[in-house]
Order: sequence, then structure tokens, then C-alpha cells
Amino acid sequence: MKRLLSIALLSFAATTAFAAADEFTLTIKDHAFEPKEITIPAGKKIKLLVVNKDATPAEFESKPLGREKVIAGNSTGTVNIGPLKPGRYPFVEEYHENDAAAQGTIVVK
Ligand SMILES: [Cu+2]
Repeated sequence: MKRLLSIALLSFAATTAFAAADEFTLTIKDHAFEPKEITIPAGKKIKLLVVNKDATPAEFESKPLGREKVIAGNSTGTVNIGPLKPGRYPFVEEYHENDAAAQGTIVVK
């Protein structure tokens, strides 16, 4: 019984580790997104880590995704996304949204 339980715990840990792999990183530097386009799988929840390398705060905002997150300077914010249908979902860094460099797209395939 003890052995069965540890096998169950091990497979749970493996599942959790697999789920944690669905992470994507978006970097902000000099108010510009890198990369400008991120492709994610359709029908799945993902975690978007937004790494703000600027000293000033940034705001990740996407109206089509219904997400808004302020990230302090030199910090990382997490934005949970999905599950989504295939398509293109634009986002901006709201404090510089008129700069082309501060605009990006999540592509869902
Ligand atoms: Cu906003």
C-alpha cells in the first residue's frame, strides 16, 4: 500500500512538471517586446512570464485576451492565458502603446 501511494505521488509530480513546461517568456527592454510574436497551442492553458528589464513599470494589456497586468521595474509578472481558439490576439505595453516596438501578437495554432 505504501509502495502504491509513492507511485501515485510520483506520477502526480511528473504530471505537474509536464504542465509547468507550458510556459512562454516575453521580455520587455527599452519599452520593446522581444519576441513580438509568440505562438501557443490552441485549447490549452499557458503561463506567460512577462520579464520587465526596464527600471520603470510596464503594463501588459490585451483587450482580445481580456488581460491587464502591471509589472514593476526589473520584475517578472505572470499572465495566465487560454484555453483559446486558433487566431491572432494582439497585445500592447500600455504606457507606450503607440510605439510599434511596444505592440505584439499571441498566435494561437
Ligand atoms: Cu491598462
